Order: sequence, then C-alpha cells, then structure tokens
Amino acid sequence: MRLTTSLSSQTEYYLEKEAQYGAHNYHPLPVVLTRGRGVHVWDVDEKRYFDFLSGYSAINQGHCHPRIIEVFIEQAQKLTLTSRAFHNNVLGEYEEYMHSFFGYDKVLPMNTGVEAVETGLKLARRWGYEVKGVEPGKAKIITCGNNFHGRTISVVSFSTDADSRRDFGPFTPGFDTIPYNDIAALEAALEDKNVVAFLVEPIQGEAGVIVPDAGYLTKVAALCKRAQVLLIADEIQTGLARTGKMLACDHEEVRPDILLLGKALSGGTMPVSAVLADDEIMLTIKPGDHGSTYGGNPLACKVAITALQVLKDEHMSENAAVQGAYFREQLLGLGNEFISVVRGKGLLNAIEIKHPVKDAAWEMCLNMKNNGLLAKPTHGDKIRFAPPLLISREQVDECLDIISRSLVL
Ligand code: IF1
Repeated sequence: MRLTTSLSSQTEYYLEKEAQYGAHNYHPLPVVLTRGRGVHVWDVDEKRYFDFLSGYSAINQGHCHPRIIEVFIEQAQKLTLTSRAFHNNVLGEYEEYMHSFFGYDKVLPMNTGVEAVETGLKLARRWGYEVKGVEPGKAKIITCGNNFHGRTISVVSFSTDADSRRDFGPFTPGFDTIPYNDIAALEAALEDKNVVAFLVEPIQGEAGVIVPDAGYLTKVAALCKRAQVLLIADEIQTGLARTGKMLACDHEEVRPDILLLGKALSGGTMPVSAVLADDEIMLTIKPGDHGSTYGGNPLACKVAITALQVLKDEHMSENAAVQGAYFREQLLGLGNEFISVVRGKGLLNAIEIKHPVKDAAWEMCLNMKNNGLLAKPTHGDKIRFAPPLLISREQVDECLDIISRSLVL
C-alpha cells in the first residue's frame, strides 16, 4: 500500500522556506524536527519518533545528553575560541585526555570529518617524503571502491560515486583505488614504492554498511607494515562505540598508524574531529604548516572530553554490541519477504530491500516515519538503522514492531 504523505501546515511551512531559500543539496524525509532527547526526536506537531539515523552516527550518546549540554553551556559562558595564535587552559588537558584514551603520542584537532581526512592525507604525504623518502611529488595513496570520506575536491577525487564527482573536476592526483575487502588487490597495489598510505573505512558506511571479511583489517595492517605504508583508519562513522567496540579496529585489535575521528566526538553538539598519530608521523608537521580557525577551540575540547567520558561511563560500546546483535537476529526472524540482506556490527546496521516497486525503500521509510521511526535509504535499496547507543531492549522491541509493520507496500 503506497502512502501519499499528507503533511501538516506547520511542516509545509518549513519545507517551503527551505525550498525557496536553501540550496537543494539534500532530499530529506518530509519531517521537521524541533526537539531531541536520548533516542527520541519530536516534530513541529509534537509527534515523537525514534531516531534511527543518529545524525549519521554523530549522536551516539543520544540527543542533547545532559552531561554534554551542561559542559557545553558552562564553557560557552567562559571562553569559546582563542585561535591557536594563543594558548588556553583547555587544549593541553584535552590533548592529554586523547593521548590517554586512545594511546597515540599526539592529536591534531580539527572540526569536520573531511578536514580530519584531508589532514590525514597531508600527514601521510609529508611523512612519505620526509621519513620514507619517496621522490618529491610522487606520493601515492590507496583508497577503496565505494568509499565515502567526505565532500572536498581532493576527497571526491578518489570517490567512485558518480554523483559525488560529476562536474567537480579537475581532480587531485596521487590516488589509486582498489576493491574493498580485497587483500590480493592491496598486495599488488603496495608493490608501488611510492605508496605512502592506505585509507580505509573499517566498515563502509555510506556504501550500505559493508562489513569486510573477518581478519581483513589484520591482513591489511600486516601488509602495510611490511610495505612501510601508513594505515589510515577512517573511524569517523564507525568509531566511538558505534560498532560495539570503542573503535571498529578494536574488533581485530588493529592499531592504525593514523586514526581519524569525528561526528560523535562532540555528541552531536558541534563539529569536532581529530587526527591521532605517533611522533614520527605527527612531528613532520611544523608550526605554520597546517591548522584551522576553530581547530582545538576550548568549547570543542571540553565537550569532546565529556562526550568520550559518557561513552565509557554508560558502557555504550557494550550496549551497542548486545542490542545490535539482538536487533539483527530479530530482523532476520521477521521473515519479511522484502528484506533480502541484514548486515552490520554493533548498532551500525542496514537492510537491503528487494521489491518490484522502484523506490520501495523510500516508501517504506515514509511508512516508518508515519509509524514513529526515522530512517533513510542510502543508494536506493538499502536502509541504514543506527539509533543512539543508549537504546534499551524494550525500545529495540518497540522499534522492531514499527519496522515490521512498515516494510509493506
Ligand atoms: C553527507 C554517511 C555520508 C563519513 C566518513 C568522513 C566523513 C563522513 C566515514 C566526512 C561523513 C556523512 C556526511 C553526510 C552524510 C554522512 C554520510 F555515510 F554517514 F551516511 F555522506 F556518506 N568519513 N558522513 O561517513 O565527515 O565532513 O561530513 O563531518 O555529506 O551527506 P563530515
């Protein structure tokens, strides 16, 4: 049964404003949110929904987590930004906290995820020339098909998604793409002595939550070490407890040479990202070589410390592992004829829809919206399910009932 979505006048009012005055660079679900707390959000008509996207995994701690908001307000009333032209009394403590929490010598603080990716690429190239001894201008970085690492020109230069690249050229050179989850292809690519790094998502998020074979990351790390190539793990979406461990790399006890974090590093309050590496890599960047206006601002640092502490104090990795395994098992048990694939790790999950109707996944997401759960398709036939990591068993059961009632057309 295909629903025609009748929208309230309140909702229409906001949609029209965005259509008139905003760039059309997204096609959101027709819902206008006004409030969030925990796993729930409310729309302008005070209807409540379960949020099963979590801001693309930026809201792992739940909407407006009280401890994070409290620290945000407190710091916001004291000192928000000094720029890096001067020191402040928060940055050093944050850097030490990140060192202790993740076990890297140093952190380079940035803002958005793609800035962390760009920073990682610049670090790898700089290290390649100054430590590995690659011929100037020849550094090469290997990336994976169906990757998603952000939207800047250099990063879309190695995207394999036509929409992300069309008419955005000319592109940045120095990147080669291999198939994801393909050890033989990586081994062949690493024959090139100009390769300085391999950039990889431990699980490919935007591609539809593609989980590689068990042991893939372990083999990747061994090959990179043998070839004197830096392993850059993009944990901007998979990190921070989302997959049932603090980092997705922790499932195989792999320690990347460069670790990229973002999104939930601020608990969904503001853009905060981070690049972690040991001194041999990090100290190739000298004063004035790299930076950003807001990078490492005291507000972001205070918020990030609390956002990380909340993940630990509330055992969110463990809950993600337990509730995620249960959720996938129950989804499979629904016996829904349209669910062709269920996959994921922790609370980063997705289903694939096989249905004769062309935009069935979108229609099903509209059904879920009308039934009180917000999720959005990715690449047409895949629906990502990624609730905040504090979701309870009772709430998972309630959501499974909503999903079951909605995946019908
Ligand atoms: C959009 C999804 C997309 C990321 C990984 C870096 C970044 C992202 C693994 C860049 C950002 C966001 C961007 C947003 C939708 C969402 C996303 F996979 F999460 F669903 F696009 F693929 N590495 N992912 O996932 O971080 O600069 O955005 O802070 O652009 O539509 P950012």
